[in-house]
Amino acid sequence: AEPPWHVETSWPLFLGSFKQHACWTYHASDKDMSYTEAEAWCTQHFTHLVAIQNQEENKHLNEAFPANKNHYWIGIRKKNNEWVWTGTNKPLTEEAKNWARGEPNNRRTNEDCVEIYIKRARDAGKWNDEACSKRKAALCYTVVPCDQLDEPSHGTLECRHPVRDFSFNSSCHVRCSEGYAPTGLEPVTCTASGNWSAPIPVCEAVKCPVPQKPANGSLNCSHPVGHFAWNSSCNFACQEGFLLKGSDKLQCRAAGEWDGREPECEGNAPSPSPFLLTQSSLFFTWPPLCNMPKFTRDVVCSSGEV
Ligand SMILES: [Ca+2]
Repeated sequence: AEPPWHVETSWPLFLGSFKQHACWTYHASDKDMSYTEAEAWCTQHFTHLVAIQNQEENKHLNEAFPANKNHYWIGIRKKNNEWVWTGTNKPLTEEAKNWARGEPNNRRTNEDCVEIYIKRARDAGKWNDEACSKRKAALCYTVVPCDQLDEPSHGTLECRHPVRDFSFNSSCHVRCSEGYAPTGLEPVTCTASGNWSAPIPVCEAVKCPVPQKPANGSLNCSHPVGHFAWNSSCNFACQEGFLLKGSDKLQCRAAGEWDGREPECEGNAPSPSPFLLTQSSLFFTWPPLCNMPKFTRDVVCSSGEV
């Protein structure tokens, strides 16, 4: 059933050295329960028992929620003789402490859990250590969830959700199918403000280097997936009189490499030519009747007569 109390607010949240603007929603149960039950109830319906960041938050909770005879459990308990936040297992810092006068007193020697006094005549908004078996309302929080991410084209989405699906601290990365690679390798994380730390990568077809047209030859490529990408294939041919040395077809592999070396077009040694230009405006001749000693500038021998 829907709990009766929902209060929306936002606080600057300190995560390590980062200050983020977190949007929290607080929720309280309408029934009293033990600490263990309260933790389970918050985890099931929301995120956790409240983790209080600062004195203003204590004050705000005291103003926002109605008095409850047995008060409210919050997310602090004693572990190995130290007060820790149950959501993070981090020790409570001195600045964050907000004990009521004379507390924590461990009066019954088993006061290992913490409650907050809401609208109490004395010490309103302050904390008290209590036996965990006592029954109190659960005071929970949630943070604004992040947008749910879709599976990428040509890949799958792999996510970890330490808190709830696509919410605070969820992290996702994409795994691409064969022939595709993600545009980023770092996982994206859902921040406390309900935004992803970065756009989710997409899967792009793996590219091969653009092949060179062989000298005295030609190249004809087809691209079923993308421009010189995975599965593109190129056919090589040589001009007449040249011989293809190497494979006449290359295919782009999933790793972004061609499956062979680019071929070359090999010609024979240049055949003697009737007009072989060796120097501007000087011509040798063929057949060799009109011979070297006889040639003159700008004269072309065609039949052996000069
Ligand atoms: Ca106490």
